[in-house]
Amino acid sequence: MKIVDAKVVVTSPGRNFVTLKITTDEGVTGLGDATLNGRELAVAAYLRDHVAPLLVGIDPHRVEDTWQSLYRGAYWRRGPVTMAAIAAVDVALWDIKAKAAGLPLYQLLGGASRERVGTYGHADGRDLPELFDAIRSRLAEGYPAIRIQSGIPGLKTVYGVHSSPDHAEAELHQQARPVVEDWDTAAYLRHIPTVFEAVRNEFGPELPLLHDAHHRLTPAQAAQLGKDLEPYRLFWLEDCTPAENQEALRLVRRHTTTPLAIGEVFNTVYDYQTLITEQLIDYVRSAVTHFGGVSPLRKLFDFAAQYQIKSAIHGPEDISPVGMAAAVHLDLAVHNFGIQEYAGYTPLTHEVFRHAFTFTDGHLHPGEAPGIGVELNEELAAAHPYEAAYLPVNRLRDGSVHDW
Ligand code: CS2
Ligand code: MG
Repeated sequence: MKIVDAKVVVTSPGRNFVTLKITTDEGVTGLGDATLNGRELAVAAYLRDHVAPLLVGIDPHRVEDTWQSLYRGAYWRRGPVTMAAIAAVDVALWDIKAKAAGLPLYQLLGGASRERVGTYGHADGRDLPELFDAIRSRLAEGYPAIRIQSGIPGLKTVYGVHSSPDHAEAELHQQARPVVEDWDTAAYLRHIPTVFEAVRNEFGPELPLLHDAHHRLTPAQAAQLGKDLEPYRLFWLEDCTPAENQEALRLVRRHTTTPLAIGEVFNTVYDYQTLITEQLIDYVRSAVTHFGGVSPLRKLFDFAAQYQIKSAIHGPEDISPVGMAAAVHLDLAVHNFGIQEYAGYTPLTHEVFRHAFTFTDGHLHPGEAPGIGVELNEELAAAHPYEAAYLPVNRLRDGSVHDW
């Protein structure tokens, strides 16, 4: 079998997605997700101009060799653009390999280790009544765990909080130019423990609750928040402090037993090395799309398993159904599965990317279709072209830019 074509499809059915479609001389095709929120065209160009021409003529069954060739052959290694491009190729080749074998991808990854994949959903509110309504909605959808994000008194817009309950998830992150959000760490640290106290009082002690601090705290502030949240027994506190400086988590870990999840912005195992070997975190958060594909992510999970750390693949609305499908195949197969984030998609997105994976009663299953189980409706994709869209920027009250 030989690759005869590799093309990049950029579409925007409510938000931008970048998809790689590889076609072989035997007519078998494979899809890969290359979506990098706010920098989509950089990855599309990397694939279209530098990778696709190199794929034509190679044997698509050489998944590992192709990955290693793209990683080492580029010379300039790592980084979100490079690893998203490599991820798209990796997933498309796994898709082809599994289709050629007539098997769903998870069967090539060791088969099922569980019956279905547990998820968590997003609940947010500008105030407690809105938040409680959102929690009730996610519970009604069957989510077994819920991420809680709240407005902060005195702040106009805060990460993860809709401007009104009926705005689409995409509204949170998609604006034609970066929206400037405001931030006040002291106000946040005062308020968040009161939110979790209220949620526990309303919904009881058992509901698994998660919270995303979204890289905004110093290690000492993260330690304080982790300690303040201990009475509410969180499932995890996510991205409590920017972790490029992995050693920073030593301070946090010394002061709190609140479980920690980190890694959605990480794209190679080196970003995790200290965090994993010193057990400074409890969950690794990278997505198939941003970590170079299924091949390296399964290796990361095996590495993490040696340190009792579990998977928690990133699954917001800016991971396309192609990336989500690949994730759910991995989720079903790996032993140290933790949880899968699933924010859902717009109805149009489900039409553009028809997928075999199902979301039922708060749980995902990849389905039994050969490959990753996704079909791209290219005509509908073409009808919704790329729209310039950027992530917000965060600024403190004095105007200083801050982590978003
Ligand atoms: C968030 C993401 O889902 C999460 O945990 O951190 O929604 C993140 O803000 C977006 O993926 C950024 O594109
Ligand atoms: Mg996050």
